[in-house]
Amino acid sequence: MSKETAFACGYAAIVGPPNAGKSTLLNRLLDHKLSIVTPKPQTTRKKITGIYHNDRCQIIFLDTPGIMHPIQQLHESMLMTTRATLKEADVIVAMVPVSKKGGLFDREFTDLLFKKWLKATSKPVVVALNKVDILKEEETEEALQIIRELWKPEKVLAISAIQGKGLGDLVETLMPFLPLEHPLYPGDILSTAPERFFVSEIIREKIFLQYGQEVPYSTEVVIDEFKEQHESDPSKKDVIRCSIVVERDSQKHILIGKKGAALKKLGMAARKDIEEFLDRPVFLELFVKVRSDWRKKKGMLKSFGY
Ligand SMILES: Nc1nc2c(ncn2[C@@H]2O[C@H](COP(=O)(O)OP(=O)(O)OP(=O)(O)O)[C@@H](O)[C@H]2O)c(=O)[nH]1
Ligand SMILES: [Mg+2]
Repeated sequence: MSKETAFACGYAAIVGPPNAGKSTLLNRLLDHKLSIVTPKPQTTRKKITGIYHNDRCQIIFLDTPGIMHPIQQLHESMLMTTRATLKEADVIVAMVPVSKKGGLFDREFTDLLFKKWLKATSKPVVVALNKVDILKEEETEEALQIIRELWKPEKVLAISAIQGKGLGDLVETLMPFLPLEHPLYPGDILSTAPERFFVSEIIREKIFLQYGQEVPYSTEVVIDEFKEQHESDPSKKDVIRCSIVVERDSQKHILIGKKGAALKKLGMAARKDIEEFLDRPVFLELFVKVRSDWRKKKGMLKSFGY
C-alpha cells in the first residue's frame, strides 16, 4: 500500500494562549460539543481528549489549558497539564488567534510559545492562525507570512474554528505526522473521559457564562453522586448531585443569589445541556460549599483532579 492510501493514526495536541479558540476547534472537528467554550479566558483547566475519525485517519486531539503567566497553584497545575500533553503528542497544533488591535496577532506571546514551549518538545508544529473571519484577506496573508518567516513551523494554515473554515485542510496537514497505521479506538468513540467529567464541565461552563469577575475563577465543580437508574427503570431519572466549591462566603452568596434565584437559574441552564449531552433526562441537585483558598492548596487541587 502506498503512503497515500495507508491509514494514519496519532495524537495531536492543541496548544496556545487562553481564549484562542482551542476548545471551539476541538468541538468543530468532532462536530460535537465536548469541550466547554466561553468568551472568558482560562475556561479549560484539564486535558480534554476528543477522537476524530474519517476513512483514512483517526486523530486523537488533546485540548489543553491556555498557556499564561501563573499566579496561583491552580495555574501551575494547568500548565503542568499542557506540558505533559505536549509530551504525549505526535504533532502539535499551535493556535495563534488573530486580533483587530495593531499587529494582527500577539507576537510576543507567539515568540514565547515557540521558543519556550515548542522548541523544548522538538515535535512537528502546525500553526493554526485562528479567528481569520475577523480579518481582511490581505491581513490574513500578511499574518501567515510573518509567522512563516519568524518561526518557520512545518506548516501555517488560516482557520476559523467558529465557522469551521480550513478544518479539512488542517486534518490533511496533520495526517503525514501520524505514526500509526491502524486506529487505536473503535469508530464510535468520541472521548476517553467518563460522562461525569463532562457533566462537571457543563456546570462549570454555565458558571463562567452566568457570573462575573472572580466567581467563575474561584469555582470548582465536584460530582458527589451520579446514580444511573433510567436505563433499568425508564420511569426514573438519573440523579446527579454536585458540589460547587468556592473560596469565600461572599462568593457563596453571589452563587446562590436572592432567595436562591441565581442557583436555580444555573441549575436549569446546566440541566438542559446535560440532558442534551447524555441524551436522557436527569435530576440535578447543586450544593454550594466554601473551601477557603482551594486554588492555592496542593492537597485540595489534587483531590479535585489537578
Ligand atoms: N471570531 C471568532 N471567534 C472565535 C473563533 N474560535 C473561537 N472563538 C471565540 O473565542 C472565545 C474563546 O473560545 P474557546 O474555544 O473557549 O478558547 P480556548 O482557547 O479554548 O480558551 P481557554 O480554554 O480559556 O484556554 C469564544 O468566545 C469563542 O466563541 C473563531 O474562529 N472566530
Ligand atoms: Mg478551552
